[in-house]
Parts: sequence; C-alpha cells; structure tokens
Amino acid sequence: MPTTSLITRPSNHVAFSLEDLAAVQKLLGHAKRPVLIIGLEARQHAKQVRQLAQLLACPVLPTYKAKGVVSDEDPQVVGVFTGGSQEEECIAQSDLMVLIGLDPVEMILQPWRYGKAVCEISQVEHFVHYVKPEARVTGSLDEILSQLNGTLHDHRSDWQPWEWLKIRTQVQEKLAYPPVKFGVAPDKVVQMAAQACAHKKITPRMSVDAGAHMFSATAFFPSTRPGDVLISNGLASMAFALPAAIACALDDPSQAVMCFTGDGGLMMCLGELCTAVETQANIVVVVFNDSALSLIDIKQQSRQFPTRGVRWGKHDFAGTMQSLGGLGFSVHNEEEYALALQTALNAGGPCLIDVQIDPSGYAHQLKAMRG
Ligand SMILES: Cc1ncc(C[n+]2csc(CCOP(=O)(O)OP(=O)(O)O)c2C)c(N)n1
Repeated sequence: MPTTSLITRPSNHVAFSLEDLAAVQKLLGHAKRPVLIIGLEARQHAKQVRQLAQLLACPVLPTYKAKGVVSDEDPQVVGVFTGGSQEEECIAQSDLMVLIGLDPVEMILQPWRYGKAVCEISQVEHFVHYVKPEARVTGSLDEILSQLNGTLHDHRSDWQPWEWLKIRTQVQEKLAYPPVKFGVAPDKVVQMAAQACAHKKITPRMSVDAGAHMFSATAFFPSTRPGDVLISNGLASMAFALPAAIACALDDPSQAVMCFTGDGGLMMCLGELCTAVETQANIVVVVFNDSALSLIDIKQQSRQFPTRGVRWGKHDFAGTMQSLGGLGFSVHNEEEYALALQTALNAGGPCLIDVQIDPSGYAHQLKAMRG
C-alpha cells in the first residue's frame, strides 16, 4: 500500500506515514478509556511507553516478554496480556485497545475475543495477525511514541486509580492457586522467591520454562525492568529456562538469576546443570517437582482422555545437583523452602531447590487464564 507522506530517518530508523500517525492520534484523542497492550518490540522504548502510560493514566497490560517495560510496581499495570481470558475484565471496561510493539507470536492460539476498537503502533507490519486494527502506524517506535507523547498532554483518560487497583486485585485473586494437600503451592513458590530476593535487596532477572508452573511464575514474580523476563513463547519450548538463566548469569554475574522450571523441562536439559557448575553461574534453579507433564496432563483430563505418558516416579534433582558439585535442596513445605531460598541467595553460585508440588490446582489456574 503506497503512503503519501513519509518521515524517513537514517539507518535503524524505519520510515512511518504521517497519515497513519494522524489516524492513530485521532482514535486515541477520542478514546475515554484506552488500555495499553505492550509487546516485545517495546522493550527498547520503555521511557516513551512509560511516558505515554502516564499521560493517559490508563491501565497497562504487558505480554510476558514485555513485563517490566512499565514496572510491575506501577499500579497502572493490572495483569498480563496473552490473548486469553484473564485480561477480559479490563478490556471489557475499556473503549480502545492500543497495541504497542505487540508481536502476534506472543499470544496464545485462540480467536480474538475482545470486540473492541483497536489501534496498533508497531515496528514492522505483522501480516498474519489476530485482529485488523481501525488504525495502524508502523515504523520507528521511538519516533512514533515521541510524537504521540508530544501531542497528548491534555488527554488524561477517564480511568480512576481505584479501578486499576480493583482489576489488578481481581486478576491476582482469580489466578491464586487453590489450597494444596501437600508441598508448597506454586503461587507461594514464586511469591516466596520474590520476597526472599526483596529481602536481600536484589531484583533478579527471571527465566521460566513452558508448562503449568509458568502461570504462577509470570503472574506473581514482579518485573521492574524491560528484559527481566526470559521466556520462550510462540514456540514455547521446554528446556529453555535453565540454559537461558545460565546465559543471563554469565552476561551479568552481579546478582542471581531465578530460574523456574518444571521437572519435565529440566529433564530435557539436565546436562546443563554441569554447565552451570562448570561456569559457576549465579543461578537459583527452582524445580516445580510434581512428577508429571502437568500442562499436558490437565489437557488430557479436560478432554476425558485416559492419563497416558505424562506421569512418572519421584526423582531427586537436589541429589543430582549435589552430585555435580552445586548446592541442592529438597523441600516439602514453606519453612524448608524459605530456608533453602535464603541459603541459595547467599551462595552466589549454582543452586537448585527441588520443591514438592501438588498439581491438583493447575486446572483451575488454566481456566482462569485462558478460559
Ligand atoms: C520441546 C517441547 N516439547 C513439548 C512441548 C509441549 N509441552 C508444553 S508444556 C509441557 C509439559 C511441561 O511439563 P513440566 O516441565 O514438568 O512442567 P509442568 O507442566 O509440570 O509445570 C509439554 C510437554 C513443548 N512446549 N516443548
């Protein structure tokens, strides 16, 4: 599609159309209750995104990969955006979805469900998408966001801070794990890890694997900086979290990287524990040990299939880590876990905490997230 007037910039700045920008500006100008959906392309443009969010005073929903672009400590961040049902309440109360740097690969494979006006600001045009926006401007996010911010001074939305808080609280309550019969609840595993880090005054980066444990890790581990969350979505490859955490720790050894993984994902890359020990990577691997491929187990059950090929006996990953020369802890309750976290975070080297998990609440969480 030819565009009439283009702003062109040297080298890495991609041209964008002023007409397209004007169309987005117009939609935003008329919106009373916009919601910002932040995607991975926005990770390099946190300053401008934060400024836009502040000007509009509206709720913000980052994708997993965009967590931290606007800090989770900011009350405007009310949850995450996956294309599922957890964000439905917020979007239902809005009148315009503003996609910023959202790559469709970040979303779950479900039909677009929101029925709201959409405008899109993106670095490149994504030809296969879930939605056709009413207006779209494509090009340098830096330039586009700067221009928008320069013209939106008196566009504070009608959203009230109590509404952000209400939505945020509702989402967290919906995603809370039901009471467990044994072990440590997955949401507690993540919240306690975050608390232990805060207590030690560290803000670690976090890697997370594919699987049911990912629901709690992404919902309850706060991110304050862009790039803090390392996750494979789209392909959603298992055995990602451990090598990603090692690479991250080698890149910045100054503070521990938290690595959340299922036992299935860990078994696919167990040899990487040797790498962690050899490189003395500053990582804390937290294994959600439920002796199952739980995400597949619950999907099998929901389709009334017999349980097949998704469960196994209990394996001792703490012992495995110890035998390789790292620190390993096997924990069965919150007290043991709190102690292990404290020791691991003080160690400054490769540690693994094998946490016993009761998987019976995952189906509830899956429903809350994806409907
Ligand atoms: C390499 C790869 N194989 C298969 C899958 C499909 N898959 C997604 S989640 C999952 C189960 C993960 O099990 P586990 O690591 O134990 O985590 P849990 O679901 O129990 O938390 C599977 C098999 C995948 N995402 N990646």
